[in-house]
Amino acid sequence: MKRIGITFGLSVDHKYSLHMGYPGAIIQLGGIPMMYVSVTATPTLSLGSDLSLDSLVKEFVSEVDALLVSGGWDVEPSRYGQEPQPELEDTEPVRDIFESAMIEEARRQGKKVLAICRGVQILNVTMGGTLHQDLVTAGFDQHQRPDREYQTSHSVIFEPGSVLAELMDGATEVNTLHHQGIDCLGEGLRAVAYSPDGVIEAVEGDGILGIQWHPERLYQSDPRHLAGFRWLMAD
Ligand SMILES: [Mn+2]
Repeated sequence: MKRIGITFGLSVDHKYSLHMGYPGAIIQLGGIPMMYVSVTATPTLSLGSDLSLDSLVKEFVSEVDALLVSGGWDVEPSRYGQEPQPELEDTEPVRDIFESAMIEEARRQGKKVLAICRGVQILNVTMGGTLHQDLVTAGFDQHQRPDREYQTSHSVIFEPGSVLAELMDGATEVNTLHHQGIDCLGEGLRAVAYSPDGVIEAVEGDGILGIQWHPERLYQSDPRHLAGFRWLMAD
């Protein structure tokens, strides 16, 4: 059975947040979900003096067969060399650092990475890319539709021949819950899907798949949205 490491972030009031669909998809496909908390995210979980982030992340990634980076709040703009704009929403700075380290270690160990929503944003930043801090002020449509969390809101146009297009088996309607989006692509990443207004909705790289929409909230009604999880679990 494949062990899939899943990262996640904060809710409010000292609680964590992870949509059930992420581990749910892994279980449905016969894998074992392993949740990895951003260890320095709260004072009570700060690293012991004899532990470094690097050594811990190395240990975490060696325990799993592949990594799933889940959704969450905005990425801290200083991670890609920008000042915050007024439209920036809540950020998770410690999670940014932790997930970048997890992604880099997964790449070092040759393990696949599936990144979803905020995940694809931190993935892009980790690979040296930048983000639109707020899609609407950057000139795009509203991509934040929490009222339609489990329903599709816009279509995506796939690049012909992309791995994801093949796996999606004709499904082109997606939900959209993101406030930010990819601006400049990180090194080694290529855009493989766009929304009609031109937002990058999926990326691929060597052992990397990034999806800007939320398949963990759609596969229950359309199993074709298990595509990314299937890719992650495949040999
Ligand atoms: Mn979208």
